[in-house]
Amino acid sequence: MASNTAAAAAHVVSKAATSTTAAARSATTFTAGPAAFQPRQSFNVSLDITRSYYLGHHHAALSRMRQTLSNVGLIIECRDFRVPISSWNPLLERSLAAGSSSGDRPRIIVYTKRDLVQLNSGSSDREAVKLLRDFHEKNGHAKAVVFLGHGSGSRDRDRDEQRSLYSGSNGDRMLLDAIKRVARDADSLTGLRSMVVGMPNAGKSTLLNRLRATGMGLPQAARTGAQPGVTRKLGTPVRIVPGESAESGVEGMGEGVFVIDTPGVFVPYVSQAEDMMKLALVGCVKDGLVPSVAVADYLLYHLNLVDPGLYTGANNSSKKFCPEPTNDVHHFLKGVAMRTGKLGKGGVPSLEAAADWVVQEWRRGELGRFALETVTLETLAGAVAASREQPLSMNQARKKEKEVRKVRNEAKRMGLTPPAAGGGAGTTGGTA
Ligand SMILES: Nc1nc2c(ncn2[C@@H]2O[C@H](COP(=O)(O)OP(=O)(O)O)[C@@H](O)[C@H]2O)c(=O)[nH]1
Ligand SMILES: [Mg+2]
Repeated sequence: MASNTAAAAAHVVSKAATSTTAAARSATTFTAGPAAFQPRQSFNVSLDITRSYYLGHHHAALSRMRQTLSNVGLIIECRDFRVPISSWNPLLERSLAAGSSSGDRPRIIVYTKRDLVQLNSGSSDREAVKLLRDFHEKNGHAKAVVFLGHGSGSRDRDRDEQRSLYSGSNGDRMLLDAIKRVARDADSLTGLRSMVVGMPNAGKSTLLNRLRATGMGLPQAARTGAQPGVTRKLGTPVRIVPGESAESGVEGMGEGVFVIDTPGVFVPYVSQAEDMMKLALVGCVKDGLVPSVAVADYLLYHLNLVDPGLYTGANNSSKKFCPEPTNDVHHFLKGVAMRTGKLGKGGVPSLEAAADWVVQEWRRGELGRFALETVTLETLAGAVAASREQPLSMNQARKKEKEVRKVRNEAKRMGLTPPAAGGGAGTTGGTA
């Protein structure tokens, strides 16, 4: 495929795709040979996809978090920079803000996995950083907004940018300084206790370990993992900043700063069906909850909007799974299976195994580094409006899911194609 300039630019810029404007969409039309390849302009989410994710023990964890709050002077909220809007959990935010005796509990917002969205001057990801920072600052959402990512795997990125925005130690230092400021303001003899919260798999435990390494020079204290649900219980407080008596001699810090790790908190009912696909693709829900071929199809949809060259071997990419761009996930996965040896009995390509592999490859940053949603003033305003909706109770959420299932089964019974999953009512909180 001969990529046009727009395609090459899109590869470098790693443009977020979901809410792309008409102009941006037309820029992702690829002319190759006689028939021009047209990427899908929207993704039809199957009604078969569950939109709730709630397990009994999760509720208990959320209650424990609420009980512990009276001792907590700072909330550190993690959001995944690949899904900066969908990984926002307004209900969690609300439940943790409540019950503070001294009014609003200080909060710091950390956008994690910055390294998985490429940097490029003037690109939409830098714009997103600025927009998010301005948005939170203007609305007084947090004492600080920090963007963090692993510093590795950045061979072909702008190293200065990387250093200033998300290099491990710099970003961690910025965050530590912000935490210390909150600790000094609190000026408590016993020091500051903070709680790191967020959606499953957002990088909470990793963040705690990084803060401990930077602040105390100590090895990891919390277990981390690529699947959600690794942290099942509230952790014991882990010290990340030494107390006054230690050599730092920092005043107003009491016994220092501690962080409590928590299990991820999910929304049991995802009101926008496509958000469920995004959350499944980034690994926020357990793999398998959404069928892996459907998740791979959602990835293919984004790859095509960003740059099909990412999997056709164009743009010097070593990933040559298909000779031409395609919107057919089975065709795509067959190509992946053949190239990676994901073959079953008799050499038949295993689509499931190929789907799992290709999704992991994207999560590792090996198949394009791009966000799944665009941050604009409009999308931010939409998120604020949605956050004001009355959240569903757990029972209401289950009822809603049942209704959707009923419509689907009815349509199937009548031999009709079920309507594509659309939006819905509000969300409610549960932990995963
Ligand atoms: N590339 C990248 N991976 C990260 C980052 N933070 C966490 N991870 C990975 O994301 C996965 C989930 O991390 P974990 O800390 O266990 O998430 P938690 O469930 O929120 O505690 C692990 O595989 C981490 O290595 C980051 O900033 N960049
Ligand atoms: Mg964890």
